[in-house]
Amino acid sequence: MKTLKIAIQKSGRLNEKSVELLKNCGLNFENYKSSLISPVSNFPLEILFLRDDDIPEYVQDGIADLGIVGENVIEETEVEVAYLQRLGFGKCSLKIAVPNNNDIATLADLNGKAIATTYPVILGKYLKEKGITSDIRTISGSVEISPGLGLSDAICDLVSTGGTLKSNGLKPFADVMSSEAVLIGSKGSENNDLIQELMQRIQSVLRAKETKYVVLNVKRDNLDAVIALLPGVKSPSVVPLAEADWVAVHTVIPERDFWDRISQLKQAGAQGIVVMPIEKIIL
Ligand code: PRT
Ligand code: ZN
Repeated sequence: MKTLKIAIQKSGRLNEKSVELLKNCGLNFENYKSSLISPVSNFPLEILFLRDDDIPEYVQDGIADLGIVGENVIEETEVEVAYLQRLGFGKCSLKIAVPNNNDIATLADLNGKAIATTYPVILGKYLKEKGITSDIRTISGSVEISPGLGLSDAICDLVSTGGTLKSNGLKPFADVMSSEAVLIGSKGSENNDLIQELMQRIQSVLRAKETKYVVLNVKRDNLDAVIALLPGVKSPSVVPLAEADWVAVHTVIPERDFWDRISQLKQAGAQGIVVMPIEKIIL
């Protein structure tokens, strides 16, 4: 069977999480900072370590079958690729930001203003859609300092915590796009058996990340009330305890409503609640 190639970022914000995801899928490979390509010893796959900007085109051109990259980079490079899976890390949004004290109050106020960005394609489309004509100044980095230097009236850049904007006297003004890391493939690649197998592994790791394994003790009298609060994979397992009127309940709970559920479970009579991470959930 043909060996697949997956392109991931060589170094930067997505590298560590991409490597971690692939390792959690049970793939064995060396992550040498110096190498550009690393074979996987237990799956017909090679990992290519690239600059993130090159990943969409490598995948579009079929040099790599798969890639892990931010949606912002895909949109900016305007490639034809298949979006296979959102990966839940590298979350950020592309925003227009303006200096704290300025006279830009509405989008229309951006007409005729200079906006510095490393995302001219995405910004251009956004402004066109809104009917705004600004002077887009494409620069290659340190966008946030350009208004202070008098090079632009506003910027359009990625924001995660907002700390960079704040420390440069800027405030978010408009949301252009939100982004996260995604798995992409060349068009039609979803039909490849090996890619399907890899995607199933990735999905089982992602599902496990979103859920916790919970074990709790409850008096039989309160069992129905506790079970009513548990959205398990199927129905929860109920195991008798040495003390006759007590049972242990085993189940999984979605991470997002974890704290709410825990307090509701306690109110319903649950005790000795143990919460554990899950490695994989295979459906
Ligand atoms: O070397 P290479 O070209 O591969 O990497 P790079 O330097 O181009 O990209 P890198 O590693 O900085 O980012 C890779 C991807 O991470 C991006 O394409 C996004 O999809 C995603 N990502 C998530 C971010 C951020 N969050 C982020 N905060 N990319 C960049 N930033 C920058 C932003 O540009 C700004 O300078 O962080 C600063 C703002 O952060 P906050 O936390 O202060 O708001
Ligand atoms: Zn880059």
